[in-house]
Amino acid sequence: MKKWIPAAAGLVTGLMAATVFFADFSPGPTGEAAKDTANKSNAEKVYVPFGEKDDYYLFASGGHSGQMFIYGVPSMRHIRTVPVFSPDSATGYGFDTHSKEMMGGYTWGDLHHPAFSETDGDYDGKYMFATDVGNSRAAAMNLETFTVRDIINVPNTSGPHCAAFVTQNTEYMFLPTRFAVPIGSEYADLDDYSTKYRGVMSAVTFDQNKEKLNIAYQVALPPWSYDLSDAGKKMSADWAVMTTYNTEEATTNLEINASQADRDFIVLFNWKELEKMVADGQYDDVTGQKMIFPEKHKGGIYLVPVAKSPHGVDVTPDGTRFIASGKLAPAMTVFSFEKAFAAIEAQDFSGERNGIPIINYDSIVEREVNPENALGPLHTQFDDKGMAYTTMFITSEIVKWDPNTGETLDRVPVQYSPGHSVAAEGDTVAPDGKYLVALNKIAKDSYLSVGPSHPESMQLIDISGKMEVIQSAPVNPEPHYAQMIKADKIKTITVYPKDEKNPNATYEQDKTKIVRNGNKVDVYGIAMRSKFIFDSKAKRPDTIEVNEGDHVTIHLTNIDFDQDITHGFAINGYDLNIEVQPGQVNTVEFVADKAGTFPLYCTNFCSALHQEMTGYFLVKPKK
Ligand code: CUK
Ligand code: CUA
Repeated sequence: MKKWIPAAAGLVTGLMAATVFFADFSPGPTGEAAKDTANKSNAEKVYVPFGEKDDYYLFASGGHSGQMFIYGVPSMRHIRTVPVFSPDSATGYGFDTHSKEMMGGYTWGDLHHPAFSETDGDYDGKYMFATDVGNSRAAAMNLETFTVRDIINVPNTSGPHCAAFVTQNTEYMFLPTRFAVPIGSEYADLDDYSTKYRGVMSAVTFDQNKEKLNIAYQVALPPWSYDLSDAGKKMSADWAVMTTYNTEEATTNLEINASQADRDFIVLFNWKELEKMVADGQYDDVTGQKMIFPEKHKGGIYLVPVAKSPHGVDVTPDGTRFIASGKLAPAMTVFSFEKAFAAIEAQDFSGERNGIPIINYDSIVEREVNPENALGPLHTQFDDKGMAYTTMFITSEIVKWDPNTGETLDRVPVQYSPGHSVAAEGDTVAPDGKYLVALNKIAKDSYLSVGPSHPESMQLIDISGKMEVIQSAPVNPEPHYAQMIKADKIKTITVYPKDEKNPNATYEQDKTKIVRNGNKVDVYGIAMRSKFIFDSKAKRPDTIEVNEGDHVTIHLTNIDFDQDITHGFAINGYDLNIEVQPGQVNTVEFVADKAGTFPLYCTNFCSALHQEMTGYFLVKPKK
């Protein structure tokens, strides 16, 4: 492998040149000048002058941090961390009533695959979905506010790693399980694995008006591990695919035992047909879910044999093919949807497993692609010309190849061991080309050392000509996957609109009040520059006084309808902190179980008198 020169070295000299360059050429890299980047130095290609914005948003999954990291491309600047499955004191997430309820009592999550909502196969910029492998949940994030609006627990599915991938018009996202468990997660002897365990897939819908996720139905697949999935597009829009491993049904030492068979399977299913089966009552009621048992409720699901333990499976932008990556077999296998449909029509099957027909491999495979000396293919992305880019985990590189011919077109080393990569608008029917970001698992010598544990690394690759790594950015664990969307598709709001119907909202100072009902205390307060008002008529409007053991609910309305004036609310020693963004109404609930005197204060710097934005929380001891 070629010796890698750290991007930072080139950047220092490059930046000096860039300053001069952009002084002469407006409007800079986000405007017209960006079109002709071929001769610019790498530093110039990624330099976004202060005051100008990046061309793309990059949403990188935060893995076992449970969060989502938002970056700008091409600068690769980290803009924001949005908490999804883990609490976050910086934003009060997991402390206020709504987010705490959504968390369902969990304190961490393992976020793998983010997915944008789609309209006609294109990112529509409205929502972002993600799943939690650690505690089996799914979440929906609103992109006007970059806040999570709903989280559901997915029963019968343990670790929905294989998701979230949405269908062309966000009809569904499919959440197949990584770990097979008995239905309802009941106790069952592992000797009964093949008969009592199942690999359940959930079909989840999202109601945009109510901002609610819902499980439409589930499918009790064989007790295998389901790894990655992708939804069909255009001609294959009614279909979805997912890879499997451990079709050996091993229950211990999977490293060896789940890699015995030469072939595992891709599950190919028609969700329109499954939807119809459910409408026709072709399911069993199990643990409150509509469960399809393929051995009993026939149709709509097929198996495609594929080289052992595949990892990624990706549908081409035109929807005509799906490509499986080998992991243990150094090849990408290209399958034709058209041929698969014909084989299903002709019942061209070579057998069945658990009542699911196995499609004849030879009838639908187009080619096995094996670039010279490339090892460990994991995931494939596409550019605007339909060319494929596959990450090679073992040989640390991206290989560009032509799905029509199998020909290798280009390769570039990355540092090191990429898992996924993400292309600009890469999962849509019309990727942009231009940029690809390699999400590397190992960073080793790339950044200043912070001890034995290194950050992960994201590397920006210019794919407009010969592939070239042009920027490198450290990232917290662990970007399993990411989504890159054109910046102008996302329309954020700057303040929350007034919600007069909200019974918890208080927009006028003289409407603030503290209401006692037995041992229940409700505070309807205001946060504004630079004070809290909990009861404007009280001797000290910024003090809340309760009795030990009271159940306290504090509703706070931020009446600063001004961009970027966010207030925080914390009570010293009470382990709580919430945020109220401009115009927002937020609630925090707790039991005043500690008697004493506790200062309360605004945690978010909001004005020159932010330090004065304090008060007292007094808790009278029980006699
Ligand atoms: S996975 Cu393939 S490298 Cu998508 Cu969770 Cu991490
Ligand atoms: Cu309000 Cu600081």
